[in-house]
Amino acid sequence: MVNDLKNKNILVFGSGLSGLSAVKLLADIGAAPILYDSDAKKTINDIKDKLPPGLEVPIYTGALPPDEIVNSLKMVVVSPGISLETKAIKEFKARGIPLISEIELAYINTKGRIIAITGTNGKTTTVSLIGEIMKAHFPEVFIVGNIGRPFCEIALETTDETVIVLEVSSFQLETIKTFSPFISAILNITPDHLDRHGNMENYVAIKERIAENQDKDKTCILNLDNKYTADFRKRCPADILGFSATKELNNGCYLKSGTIFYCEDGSAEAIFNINETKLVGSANMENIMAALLAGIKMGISRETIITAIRNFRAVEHRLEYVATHNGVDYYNDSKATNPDAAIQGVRAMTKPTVLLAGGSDKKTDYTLWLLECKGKIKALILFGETRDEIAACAINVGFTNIYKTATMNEALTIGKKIVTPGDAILLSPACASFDMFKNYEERGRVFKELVL
Ligand code: UMA
Repeated sequence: MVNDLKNKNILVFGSGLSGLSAVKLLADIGAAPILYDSDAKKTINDIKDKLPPGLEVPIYTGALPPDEIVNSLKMVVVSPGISLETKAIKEFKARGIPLISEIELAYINTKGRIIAITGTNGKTTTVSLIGEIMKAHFPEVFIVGNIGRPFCEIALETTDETVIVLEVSSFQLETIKTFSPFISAILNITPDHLDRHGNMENYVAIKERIAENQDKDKTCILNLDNKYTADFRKRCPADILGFSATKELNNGCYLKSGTIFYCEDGSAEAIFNINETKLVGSANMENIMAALLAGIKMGISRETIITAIRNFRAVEHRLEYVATHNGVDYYNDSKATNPDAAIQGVRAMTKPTVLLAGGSDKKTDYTLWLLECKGKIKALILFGETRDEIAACAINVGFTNIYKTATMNEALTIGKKIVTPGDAILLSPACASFDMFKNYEERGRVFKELVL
């Protein structure tokens, strides 16, 4: 495949992190990349400045490149943020040009073993934890993908000894072809990104693609408590290792009376007491079980795995403890960009909690999350594009202590007036951030700055 691309015109669609690293990789292997961004507001000079010094490639913005270029294309590398329903993608498809994702391009140029993690929630925490476990044992480990560092950036540095821990989103899986990790994991599937994928059936099918090229020599780790991932057992082509927080398993990991067990062919072994971890919430115990299974499958000793888990702290913006002021704990859970993640945030709270939520609209249903809030959340303070919709839904489920504000700053000011010592204030928005912030990281940082 690497030779196949030599001197070939490959269009890289999207000039974000993925696109820029794909261009660099293609240039490094001797292909002829062409960079295209359909945002007409982006100037060629802006994009040029983002390329590594000395790398010159043709750049087009706005309308599609001229016909003679498009007709010469061997392939299009699609950035994850680009929906397959966009006009340009439909045009490439109509002309029969193959589409691959940035992770597929990286994969076909990579050596070593890949541990690929997907799921609606918990991906970043699990990937970070697996990364720590791998680093404690293997000399060369990369942590890449949706977590923020494009896979293409490191593909050509890999050797047969490399271990790659890859966070994979549904956006990235949509256009894989041969991608086949040594270990895959689907942590959970709950409604998310339905604005892009149309319906739950499509979303689930795309998530399941993580294992489509695996066989019985490879492993797929599945959450057996989640209805979609448990159901995937019937179809998954890989060897399956399951985890459960609710039932004992003959093969896999399970949680029982505060202890995580590993069981192989019916022989169970107590591994870890959950009081030993700094992570909070039941979703994090599932993440730990997935990481533990990946560690065991990679042949790492129990002791090394347990030490890495013990030392691991919450990832920024995921149920991150910020500070205590006047007896009130502040938590930043800005990464909760959908109702299911926000449910985990609410469940993790052990004190009376004022919840700050709202943001941009992803066409999800807030009912289950708001039902979870009932009885546990003292007050709900809403801001952002979705505040009216969430407020209406909250009233429907019988939750009445609701405030609506324009900004997060105002929300926090109201929150501070409501709380008493011994309470907590939690930012766990259940929505994306794009209406008011660049991304969830910026939203979380603004919250932390306001708190501190
Ligand atoms: N663009 C077009 N046409 C379009 C849409 C976008 O040309 O129709 C262009 C934009 O003008 C921009 C570029 O595409 O120049 C942006 O590409 P991108 O949105 O794919 O963003 P990247 O910078 O390449 O970042 C991507 C992931 N972004 C998304 O999936 C939206 C990052 O995940 C990831 O960290 C990065 O690749 C490295 O792998 C972020 C994310 O929000 C964190 N992910 C979603 C999530 O976690 O929920 C899936």
